[in-house]
Amino acid sequence: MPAIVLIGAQWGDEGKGKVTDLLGERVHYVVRYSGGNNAGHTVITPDGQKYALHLMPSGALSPNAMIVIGNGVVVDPKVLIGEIDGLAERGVDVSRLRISGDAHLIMPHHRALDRVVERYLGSSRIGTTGRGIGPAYGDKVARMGIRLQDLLDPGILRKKLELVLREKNQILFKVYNRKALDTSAVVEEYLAYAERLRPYIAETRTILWDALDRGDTVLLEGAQATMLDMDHGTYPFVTSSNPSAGGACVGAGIPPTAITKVIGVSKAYTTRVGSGPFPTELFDENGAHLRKIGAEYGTTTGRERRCGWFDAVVARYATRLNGITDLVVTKLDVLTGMEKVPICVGYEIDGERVDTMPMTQTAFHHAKPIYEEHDGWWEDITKARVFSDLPANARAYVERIEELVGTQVSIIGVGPGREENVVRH
Ligand code: 2SA
Ligand code: GDP
Ligand code: MG
Repeated sequence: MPAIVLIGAQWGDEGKGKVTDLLGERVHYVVRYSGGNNAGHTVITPDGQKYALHLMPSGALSPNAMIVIGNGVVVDPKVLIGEIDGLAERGVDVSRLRISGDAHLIMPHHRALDRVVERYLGSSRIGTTGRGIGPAYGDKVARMGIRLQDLLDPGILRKKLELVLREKNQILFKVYNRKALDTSAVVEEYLAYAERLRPYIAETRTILWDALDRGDTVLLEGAQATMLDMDHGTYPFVTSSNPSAGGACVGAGIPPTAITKVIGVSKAYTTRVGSGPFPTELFDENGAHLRKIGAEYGTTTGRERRCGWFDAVVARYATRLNGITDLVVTKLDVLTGMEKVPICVGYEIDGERVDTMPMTQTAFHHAKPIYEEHDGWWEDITKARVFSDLPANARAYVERIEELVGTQVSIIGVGPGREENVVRH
């Protein structure tokens, strides 16, 4: 089974880190292909240790997997070095890391612009993580980006930075009333990072092609999610990359024909952090309950996540867009004790019923969920390991999701630990 893509099927934080870690023992490579340190992937190892990974692939906790940061990722070197050191201190072998020389760097001006633009947008703000992600991808597309490989050539680094800082300092920072950045200070700072990162920078495409030729299994670990995809999500309330399965080929440099499986990860309910439309969002005590029991706070920023019921329209959309072959439904345990568990099966938009994503964002903003109510369950399910261990109502809930989405649910999460799963296929 050469390449497997694992993606978030909702608005992020579905538990991709946990599922990647779970699969990590069975794969040879775990590759991040999009996003940057906006991501927060939580892994809890069997000895109860908790890790929050931002740039390092979640395969870092699987000792036999090589870990790769692909060309599609934007890298804040200071954050990455902090993560490398933090993991090494905890006994993780970080020598397995390889970073694409083509990955773009997040620079100080990206972080500054991310924050100031959000302030400028006021009530129209995106609710970004403030990590400089959007401006870094913006410079990449504008062909003004600085790449990891530029760290290895001080002359080029200075030349590129001079050009880009001239534009930022003389135009953008003036508009936004920011203090100009000093080129030499930034070059000095980044050359120090270069020394630390040099051993890891590599031509990762070739490494992955050779691995695929050997028949090794490569797991492409998505960050963020389908509905945050630049092209397919709720634009402009999206992240600035392509987290969906199509982005995996571009962001890792592997051919589409190598992909044999696409695993979609979805919560048994829905969360979203940041602004933007969210039809099934709950503003009542059920939403507060999901947030409390599900510990729904951002892994990177600590922000409260907005909570709502499971949305089968979104799940179907994600399934068709990504070609999901297997769905993992996480956090089913969080629904335990709720009297009724509704599933959104369609929307009412301006008086009409629809069961697919509408064409316009305006219509999606107007979408009112149409619910189907399911009876809840009270039994503790955290010890369930096979499907028959689950109470009948929990089984019926999962089976209905399968029916509505049109994909098999292969794994069901019943707790945050690596082994807290019902495995079906
Ligand atoms: P950005 O910073 O430019 O990527 O923000 C744009 C939108 O993308 C959302 N986004 C996320 N949504 C969910 N989880 C993310 N990672 C963290 C986590 C979030 C956190 O694991 O909890 O800690 O706040 C993530 N990263 C980006 C973001 O909220 C904007 O809506
Ligand atoms: P990611 O960004 O998709 O990797 O997800 P995050 O790590 O940001 O958020 C998912 C949260 O849910 C983490 O705190 C996980 O430990 C937790 N989690 C994952 N799966 C389960 C599950 O099945 N049950 C419970 N209760 N928590 C889970
Ligand atoms: Mg997360």
